Amino acid sequence: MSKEDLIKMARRAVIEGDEELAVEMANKVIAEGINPVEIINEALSPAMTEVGDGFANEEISLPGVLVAADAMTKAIELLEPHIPVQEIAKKLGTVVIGTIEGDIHDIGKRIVATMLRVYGFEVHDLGRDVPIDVFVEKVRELKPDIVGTSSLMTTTMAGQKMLEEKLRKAGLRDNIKTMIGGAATTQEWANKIGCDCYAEDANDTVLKAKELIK
Ligand code: B12
Repeated sequence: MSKEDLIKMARRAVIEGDEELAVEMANKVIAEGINPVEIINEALSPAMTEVGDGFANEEISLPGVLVAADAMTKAIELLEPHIPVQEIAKKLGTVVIGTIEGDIHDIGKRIVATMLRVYGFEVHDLGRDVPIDVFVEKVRELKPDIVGTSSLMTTTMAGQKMLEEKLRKAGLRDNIKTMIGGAATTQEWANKIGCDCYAEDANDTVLKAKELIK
């Protein structure tokens, strides 16, 4: 099967929320030796964004979003171990990442964590709905170069501000860089809360993370 056919299949799996098709597609991508990053960037991520837009326009129902998210998650789970890791002599840096307290959206954050790993960062993914204090504890414990938080909802963005404040209070802020992302966030929000960097997608995250640790 050609890469173009697999891209169409991956898109269809997410848009139709077809988990079986997602598994079939992922196995074919692995068997054909295609770099999964291309499928994630060219098919899975844009398809999920399309589902999101459909939901916003009331063309797709919440159950429709749920099945799309399941198909996407399954495909990434299967593809992730087959992503070729960059050959680098030395790890670039350590990143602690998670979705902020109160927010269970984790598809984008997982993609970001995967890409950072692929490009040579050591990534500690704390998961989703992560209490602010847990981020602070992990910074104290792991002394990462970067802390990244994802927020998809206007109601959870405030947690990113709180994290900046708590890191400052704990005397930990000066030694690290902070990054934010997720659909609710913007560069303006990063500036407003004193966060070092906003990134739009996984590729942008890798580029900016490399800049931050220079
Ligand atoms: C999928 C989805 C779900 C799934 C989540 C499944 C999962 N495991 O993640 C389900 C169905 C469970 C869900 C539930 C809910 N959802 Co929802 N969901 C979405 C949807 C449609 C797509 C999100 C997504 O996965 N996009 C695809 C990925 C690839 O993109 P991404 O997340 O933006 O990530 C990219 C970048 O943002 C960036 N990035 C992401 N994280 C990070 C982190 C860092 C550090 C950096 C640097 C970059 C970065 O890189 C990523 C990769 O390119 C969005 C719509 C939208 N437009 O975003 C609504 C949306 C986020 N959901 C919404 C809502 C309201 C909810 C619910 C409250 C619904 C309900 N009534 O129950 C619940 C949330 C409960 C909770 N407490 O969190 C609203 C939020 C509105 C708002 N502004 O506050 C949205 C915007 C839909 C809408 N238009 O109303 N949802």
